[in-house]
Amino acid sequence: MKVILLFPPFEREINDNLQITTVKKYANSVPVPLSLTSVAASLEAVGHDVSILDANALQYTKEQIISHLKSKKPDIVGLTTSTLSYHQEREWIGLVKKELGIPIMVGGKHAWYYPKELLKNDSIDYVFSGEADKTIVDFMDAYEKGNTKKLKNIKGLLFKENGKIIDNGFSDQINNLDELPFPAIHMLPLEKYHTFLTKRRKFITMITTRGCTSRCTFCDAHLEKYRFRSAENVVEEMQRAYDLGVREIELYDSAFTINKKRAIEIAEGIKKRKLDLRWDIRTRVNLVNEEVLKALRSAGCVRVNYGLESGDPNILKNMKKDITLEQIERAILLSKKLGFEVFGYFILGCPGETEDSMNRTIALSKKYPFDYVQFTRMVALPRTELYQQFINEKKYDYWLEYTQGKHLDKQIDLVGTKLTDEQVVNAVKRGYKEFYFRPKQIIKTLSQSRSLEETFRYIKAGTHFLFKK
Ligand code: B12
Ligand code: SF4
Repeated sequence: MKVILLFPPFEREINDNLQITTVKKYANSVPVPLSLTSVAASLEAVGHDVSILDANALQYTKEQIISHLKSKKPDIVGLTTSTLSYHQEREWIGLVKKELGIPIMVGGKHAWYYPKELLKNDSIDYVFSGEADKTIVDFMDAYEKGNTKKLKNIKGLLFKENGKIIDNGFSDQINNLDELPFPAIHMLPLEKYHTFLTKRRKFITMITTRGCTSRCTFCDAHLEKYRFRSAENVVEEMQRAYDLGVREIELYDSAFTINKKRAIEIAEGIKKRKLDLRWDIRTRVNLVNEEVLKALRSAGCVRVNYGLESGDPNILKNMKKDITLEQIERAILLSKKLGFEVFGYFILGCPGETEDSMNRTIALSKKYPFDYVQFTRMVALPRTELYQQFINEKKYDYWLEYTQGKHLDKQIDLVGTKLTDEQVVNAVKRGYKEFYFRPKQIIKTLSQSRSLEETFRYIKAGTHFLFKK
């Protein structure tokens, strides 16, 4: 079968936050469509004619996208969905259907949670709910043979038959991740990708685990059982990327050091193979120690991204973050001592949040030697404990209605706090200003820039940020 997986340009206008818009506008970050590379790899492994059209990276216009699709004549087109970006994906799906009139399949986190609602969209023919690495292979086989009986037995697939929804439920989780083919990054325009922190090209992102062992109330990662690929398998994927010219990698695992032994083995593998890679990880402050951090640093890991969320112990407790201010201090200082860049992520507008607690968070960001920080307004995402609290309080399913096309002009309300949206958004802005516009931080940021053009971009982003209403 001829399959095209489309990653359309995304603007992120609704439910966005100031930081992301500013970064996208001036640093022009181009992300890797990681989900689609997994689906493409599974299809390629069994011989389908599959390609990825990353129209975001290629900066294709609507006309170019449609003309590309028409000229390639695919049998089916696939797109990924995400709750916060579904309002845009919906438009792309509608456009592709109108222009090509061929079957459209969707997967991704939004499809996990609102599959039936998605199928009610006339332009969507097949929905994949849950991990699709195996489901997609079974589907394509049955679809190619026109075997409807088999289609009705594929777990994780939903589709319509004579207007009636056939719901085969959620897919089974894949236990042995090493069995899966490596993501099909060879189908991507690798020279295009970067974030505002990358220093080398080619650059990719990787994910080596699924699920999470923590229980944060605002996150859905722990709904999946925690599974990880073996160190050997991860290093082999890095080697493969290296052979394709990749020199920088961001590891997007929920918490890379949950299994410290594996993390150390990966670092040793990178050194053993002499892979000259610059890379970073995301993790939690209670999951690092000197041994693991030293091993990572010695293998080219340059930055640790910590999800800290709040500088107020009560807020941390409310969100079941399960970390203390002491652990935060210890991890930040240790990471800096070992030569890492440290990126701290904070959320404002959490349950129980007050002006005082937000001030404590902003103060914490300035207390320690962070290189970068991010402040985000809390958003209650589907299936999280926080969202359940939202439904209990507000008595309606916001995201379900959003999927039907409502609420497109406003963010989901905050939950569990008396603060207004305006107060939280102002605190987000204040956090950025107070952190980045300190003289020592300005000097640090500018001295880390690689070129005059980049320095100019930072200045422009700063000015935009300061004067944006
Ligand atoms: C990498 C990443 C990104 C990358 C790449 C996105 C991508 N879609 O490839 C970038 C930086 C672009 C990104 C952007 C955003 N992301 Co993001 N991202 C992730 C991250 C860290 C990893 C995703 C991943 O590759 N997982 C591994 C793959 C194998 O799993 P998967 O994505 O679920 O895909 C599997 C199935 O879902 C399915 N599938 C997925 N797509 C498709 C498509 C087809 C056709 C089929 C058949 C199957 C299928 O098959 C895959 C294999 O099993 C996740 C967190 C996480 N750990 O999952 C957040 C996550 C998916 N992102 C999230 C969000 C909110 C966003 C943004 C909306 C943020 C924003 N405000 O702009 C945007 C949306 C942009 C977009 N169009 O996707 C949320 C989604 C929550 C939700 N309910 O939707 C997550 C879960 C993080 C979180 N907990 O908040 N993201
Ligand atoms: S926020 Fe991070 S640590 Fe908490 S459950 Fe989600 S992925 Fe795990």
